[in-house]
Amino acid sequence: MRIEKKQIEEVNKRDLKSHQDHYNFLGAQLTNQGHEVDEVVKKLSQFQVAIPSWALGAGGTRFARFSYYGEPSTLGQKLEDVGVLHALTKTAGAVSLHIPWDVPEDYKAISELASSLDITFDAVNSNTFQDQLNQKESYKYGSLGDRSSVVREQATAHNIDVINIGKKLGSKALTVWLADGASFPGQNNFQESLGNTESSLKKIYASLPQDWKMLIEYKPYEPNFYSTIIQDWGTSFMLANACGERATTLVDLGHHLPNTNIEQIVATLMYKGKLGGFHFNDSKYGDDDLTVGSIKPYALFLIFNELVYGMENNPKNPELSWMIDASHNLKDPLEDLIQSLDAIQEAYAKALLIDQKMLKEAQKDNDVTLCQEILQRAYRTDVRPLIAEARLIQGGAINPIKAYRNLGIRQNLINERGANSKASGL
Ligand code: PSV
Ligand code: MN
Ligand code: MN
Repeated sequence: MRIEKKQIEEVNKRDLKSHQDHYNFLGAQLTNQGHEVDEVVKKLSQFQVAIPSWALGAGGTRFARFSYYGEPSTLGQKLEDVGVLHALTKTAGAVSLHIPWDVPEDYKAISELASSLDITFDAVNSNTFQDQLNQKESYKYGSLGDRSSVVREQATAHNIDVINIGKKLGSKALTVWLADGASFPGQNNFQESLGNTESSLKKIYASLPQDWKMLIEYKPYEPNFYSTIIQDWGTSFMLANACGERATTLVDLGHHLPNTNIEQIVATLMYKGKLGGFHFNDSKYGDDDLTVGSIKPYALFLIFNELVYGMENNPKNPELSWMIDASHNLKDPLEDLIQSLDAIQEAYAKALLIDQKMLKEAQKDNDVTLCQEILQRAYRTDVRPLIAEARLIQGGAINPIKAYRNLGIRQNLINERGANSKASGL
């Protein structure tokens, strides 16, 4: 399944006039306010977010997974799905593989397919939170932080394997998320577990190519419900520092206790040049992995405000690896991902409209009311014409969900793959 440029142009025709009217109107207003509209649109069109290979099938809960019709069952089909997202949105130009769920059988063929779809390979993710078939040691009680050195060695070797797989695809980062922790008090010795984790991560870091980053993800709880070894940004930051310069912290929006000030965490990490990657999703209660922007869009905007500020003012912070880490229980996964991509672009566009100079002045004057006004003026701007323009100039769809439906993509996928095809790896 591949969408041709012509098909998108055809669908766009119906919305072109109305888009141009909206874009011209907004463009004139923003120019009057002193914004460089072309610059904003250019930044939006350059912003690319990786789609994780596991998000293309329907997700599930601890209770059930209901497949979606026409799910991709091979890595090739997953790439084709990312190709569909990228063709429509022009902002999904990368894929993030989870190993061993998505190990390529034929590297050459997979690389060629990806480049024909204009997709690059972003961070590769290791998996030591599940046991795999024929695996010698079990991760039931831990992996990189386990008390058994044999388990730790197996988990370390797996991460090095993942780096080697990524090297063949042109990836430049390894993401490590550990489920390691304890479900009951007394189960583990905290200091010993942390020490074991630190020395395993250092061994992995020693195998990291010079032009790679290591991304250390944190999460407060789940699947362990009493303690998690890498529970928060501080622990991740400390471990990253212990490993070396190219080890960084990864922020997953769902990995915080309720009401945590995530934007401040972002600022702190960027101040130290240690924010390496980002997993986008949204949540109401915990690691809900809901569609980006579906619950707390203002919080997302405030986070983007810090990201934009950090990208402009903290040159020592590495380039970030952006990825969507959401799961879709009910919706068509591709529609859900389009909505997530859109929400990310929206928050980014609004953050780009914050008048940083005026904000600095208002802060200097301790004019708290004006500070809030400046942020909210940007937030309340309907930036959708800017995002549509960024897509349009690159050959994408003015309205990707509408185009997806008008082109009957899901039906085509079902015709090609069969209604009961199931996503592999889940
Ligand atoms: C863990 O909750 C996580 O956010 C990690 O990024 C995993 O790799 C991903 O979800 C997929 O299970
Ligand atoms: Mn994540
Ligand atoms: Mn998660």
